[in-house]
Amino acid sequence: MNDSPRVLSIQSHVVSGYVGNKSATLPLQLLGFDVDVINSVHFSNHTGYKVTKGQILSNTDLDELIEGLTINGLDRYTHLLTGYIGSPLVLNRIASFLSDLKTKNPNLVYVCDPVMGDNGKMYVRSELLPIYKELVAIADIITPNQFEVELLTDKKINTIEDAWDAISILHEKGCKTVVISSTEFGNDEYLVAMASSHTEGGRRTLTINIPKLQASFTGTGDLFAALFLAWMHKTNDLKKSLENSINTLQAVLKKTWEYAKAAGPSLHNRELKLVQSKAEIENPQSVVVAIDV
Ligand code: ATP
Ligand code: PLP
Ligand code: PXL
Repeated sequence: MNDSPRVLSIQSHVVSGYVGNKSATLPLQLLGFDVDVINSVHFSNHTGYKVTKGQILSNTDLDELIEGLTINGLDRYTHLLTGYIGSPLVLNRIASFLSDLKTKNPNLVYVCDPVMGDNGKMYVRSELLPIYKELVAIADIITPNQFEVELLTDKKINTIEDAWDAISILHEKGCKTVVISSTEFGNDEYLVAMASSHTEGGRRTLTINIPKLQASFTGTGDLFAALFLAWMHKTNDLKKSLENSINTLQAVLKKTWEYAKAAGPSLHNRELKLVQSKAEIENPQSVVVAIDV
């Protein structure tokens, strides 16, 4: 029997709720991955709440964890997944660890969600940007939002053509697969996701119209990145991976929104109904379909 795929996931931990690793771990496990978890922060809850309390991983904390893994020979991974990292020193350390991991496994797949901001605003320190610019060039898959694509390419995106041009720039820098899981190019009813993969076989570009729920949720980008990593590994098919990931997200969000409408739409009631969606994670129903463009 082949060994299970093994992912190292470095992102937030929250005690209550589902963002970062709390959003990514269960889906990866259900889809057959061993998941090793490093928490970039250990917070009471996500930062949308009235207060957030907790600790931030320092670069020396990270060094100790890496040292332990390395000395014991536990640093053999098929995948590295990174999400929210607040500290430039920590991100730099991850960049050098990535090259060590790739030395141990040249086929390691790095999935980078370059979390820096949204809707025109950065919510991390600006020193992270140059480090992410280097990381996306060595990443296999990146899942930026539209604003993060603008930051990474130094180009304003006003039209969907601008977005495709920016994605081409990211491919030229070295990243094989780029997915923008939601863009502004939809309407009241749909969000539009865009995906592009550049391999020796050629380039494939897809869009997908996602029925919009009239509410906002947190942790969805993190869930998307984890699902997409898993489905790309299982299918090696951009279209199937995008569809499965989006179809699971639709099911999770519908369940979450039904609950929140009945219980009251507080932040706590809008935490993802992830545990309740085991079946939809394992077997996404084919509802929305991606289109080759
Ligand atoms: P990042 O984590 O890089 O910031 P992002 O901001 O693009 O990612 P989200 O906007 O959270 O990520 O979207 C991720 C996915 O979550 C979308 O592709 C979509 O499937 C789903 N999603 C999020 N919000 C909604 C919504 N209101 N209605 C329907 N689907 C949604
Ligand atoms: N604020 C901070 C500090 C974050 O880390 C994040 C996400 O990583 C957000 C806001 C936005 O979350 P979302 O992915 O739901 O847009
Ligand atoms: O990606 C969502 C997220 C991750 N980590 C932390 C957050 C949030 C969203 O608010 O606060 C710490």
